[in-house]
Amino acid sequence: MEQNWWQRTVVYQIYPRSFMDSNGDGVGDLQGIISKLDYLKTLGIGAIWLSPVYKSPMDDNGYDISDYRAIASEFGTMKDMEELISQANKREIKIVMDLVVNHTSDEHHWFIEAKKSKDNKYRDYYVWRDQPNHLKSTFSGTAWEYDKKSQQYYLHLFSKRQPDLNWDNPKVHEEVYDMMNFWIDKGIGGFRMDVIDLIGKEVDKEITGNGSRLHDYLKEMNHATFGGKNLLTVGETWGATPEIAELYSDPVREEVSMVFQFEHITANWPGEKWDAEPISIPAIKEILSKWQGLKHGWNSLFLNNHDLPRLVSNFGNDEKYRVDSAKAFAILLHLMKGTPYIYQGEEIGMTNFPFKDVDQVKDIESLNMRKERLEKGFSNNEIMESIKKVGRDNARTPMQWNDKKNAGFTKGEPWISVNPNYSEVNVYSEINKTDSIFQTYQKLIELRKNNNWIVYGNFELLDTEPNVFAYIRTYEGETYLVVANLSDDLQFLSTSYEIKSSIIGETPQSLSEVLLSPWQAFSVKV
Ligand code: TEU
Ligand code: CA
Repeated sequence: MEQNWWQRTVVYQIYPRSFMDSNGDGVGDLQGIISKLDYLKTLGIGAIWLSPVYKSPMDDNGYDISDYRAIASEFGTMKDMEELISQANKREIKIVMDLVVNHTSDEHHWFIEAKKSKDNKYRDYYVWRDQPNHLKSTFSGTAWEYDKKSQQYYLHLFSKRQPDLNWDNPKVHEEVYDMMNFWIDKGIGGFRMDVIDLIGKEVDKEITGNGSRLHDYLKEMNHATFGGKNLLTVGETWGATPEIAELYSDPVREEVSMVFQFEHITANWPGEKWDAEPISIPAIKEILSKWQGLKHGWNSLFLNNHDLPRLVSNFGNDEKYRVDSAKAFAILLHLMKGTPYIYQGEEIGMTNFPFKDVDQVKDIESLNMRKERLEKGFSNNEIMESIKKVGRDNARTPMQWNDKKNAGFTKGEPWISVNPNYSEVNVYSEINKTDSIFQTYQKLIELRKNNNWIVYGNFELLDTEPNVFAYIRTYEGETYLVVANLSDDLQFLSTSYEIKSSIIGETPQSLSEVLLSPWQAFSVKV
């Protein structure tokens, strides 16, 4: 029962600014990506989610778009973009574009016009009020900015250079759908929809996520654009519960293919993410297992992205057990039900960056937080500790290709520092050794292509020691066991299953009494 291509594939996320620089200006670009397509083909992925490459003043590294139908000059031209799509398609890789339509840049011509006067025809493309309410910006402070000239406040749930579009205005819908069709006609493979759960916001009620019209809008968008075209659509939805995810992704509702849920990410964010505690393994087990239970919808599987700390630093052990913990999480996640996403560098076990100096910090979210917290009396040290743990720049340091200058990312000066561990952690050394993290990912991607139990099998969590994550997948009378020791210690595992064959990882002799080594992970047919 083959259903959709995106249920059998693995998606690779590229953050263009940090992937590969082709012309030595220190900034990654489209030709750089094209030059690495063969690498991605070797890895085996079937789609690239490309973080924004549109024209932008780059206040938020491209999530502030000033022209949806043009490419940022530092990344290349529309011709380069078309070449990327066709070169990728030749290698059976689809390009999934980032769709950022909760807001635009303040340099978008709609906003430039809107600011001119209250009766400008673009005024209602944005959200204007005479008085601000309590809504806060994700990037610190109030979400309202006063515009002196027209004497009203406009809403910005992110930076003040990212004014929110007014989805109460049907004209905004039309503009967005037109633009989406422009990209669909170029042969893209789908959309990743930035903070899509905010477009149904009810401003005067101070409701931002999951507003009452959200699902009507998505159905309308589906019908006006990608519906019936076999494209992958994934919504970024910080506030999704499994019940809400069913609404988004149940195919009969004709909304999107799947959403990114963040419960396993935010479980240890008390109030603000800057005060995050390390997440407990039992909590990860509980949350990820709960999400395996979607009935009619489809799930996405990820542990990091361009907004989050590196997988091995956040969930694993990025020192003594960097390699083993990276493999353990790969095996654990990729044999679950859902579409897996790999964030660039994850496949070689890249780690967080050892930030020391504020000059090394580039991200507007971290810089705004720093300003706010300094005013509140936090010490510079405390602030740098938070940034080291959860700052978004951890994920944005250049991709480490080899042990040469700047890790092979650029011949010039990189826009952000290269992680000093590049001489040890890099693509060249990963692909030239046996049993590497890269090869684990490669094998997992291949397994998904050829095994229905991974795509469709039923999921059941096993009762084990708290730091062991073990589950069973069953499909058409066959049973598979997946085990990962998510700790630095030996762990005991005892099951009544008998091993029929090994699928991946460090497989023990028998399953009756196993002493799992730190971060040992494997899958077997039983
Ligand atoms: O992220 C949404 C978002 O809420 C994040 O800003 C998040 O709260 C924070 O980064 C957690 O660390 C999306 C994009 O992925 C992000 O890169 C953009 O900055 C943001 O939207 C605005 O477009
Ligand atoms: Ca460049």
